Amino acid sequence: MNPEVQELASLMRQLAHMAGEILIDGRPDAARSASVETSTKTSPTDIVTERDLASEKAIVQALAQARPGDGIVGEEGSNIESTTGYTWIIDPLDGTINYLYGSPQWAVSIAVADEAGTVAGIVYAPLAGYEYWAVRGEGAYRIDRDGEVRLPQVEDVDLAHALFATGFGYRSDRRAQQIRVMSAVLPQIRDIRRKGSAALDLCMAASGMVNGYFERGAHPWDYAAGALVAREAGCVVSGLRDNAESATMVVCAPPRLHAQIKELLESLDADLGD
Ligand code: LIP
Repeated sequence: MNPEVQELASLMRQLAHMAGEILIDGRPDAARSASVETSTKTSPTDIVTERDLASEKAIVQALAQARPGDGIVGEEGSNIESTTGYTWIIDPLDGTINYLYGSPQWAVSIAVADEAGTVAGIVYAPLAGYEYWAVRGEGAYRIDRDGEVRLPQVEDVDLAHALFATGFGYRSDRRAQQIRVMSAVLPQIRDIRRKGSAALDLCMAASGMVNGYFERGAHPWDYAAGALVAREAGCVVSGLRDNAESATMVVCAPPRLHAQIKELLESLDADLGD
């Protein structure tokens, strides 16, 4: 790994751990009558907590010190143009609803990209007890209570035996369209899992906890880091109709399964409409 990339990866992990502590310290817990202030974004159910904001603020301040001139794109509004060729893509809390409800299925997702794409990425789920990270061309890794392992290349399966993670939008018109697609997909696959964090969904696909993931409406900060982890573990990540992954559609699976689910989603116009 070249020294600059090594430094970026090391900083990325420090930032994720710092943000994870902020989120752990301020997390809501009904049993301990701990709560957090919230506000809404695109719909009454699209929540942002004061912890999302505190996490992003801390990451941005640390980056300004450590990497002046790097660009930053953050879910909660940070948007700084790069003058160095590197841009940080930050979801300070992915799985906000899970966090709000006291579930451990949330993560800090941080990626750093150059003009060729994501160079390094980390998905850190401190309460769930695992961390996924990857560097382009250097493999994907999981750290949990048993230590650190390099993820083996994912196994390919046929559509009928595939377990998919997916997600749904916050707007009711978008959900109606997604349920129409899901009603056609579900009878043709093993089952779905709806975890509530795109970043963790992609890492589940990378580690074989699901066979694949697809979602319409995930943003670059949701998927940038997890997509690199998945690619480095042998998954294909794309959009539909020869497009790259985007908020229009993200599809992630081993090569043969990716081709099958992509064809099915294209036949259902899953990337069109609301
Ligand atoms: C979440 C995404 C997830 C999606 C949720 C939500 P957030 O991001 O990671 O894939 O299905 O609706 O958008 O809002 O928790 O950062």
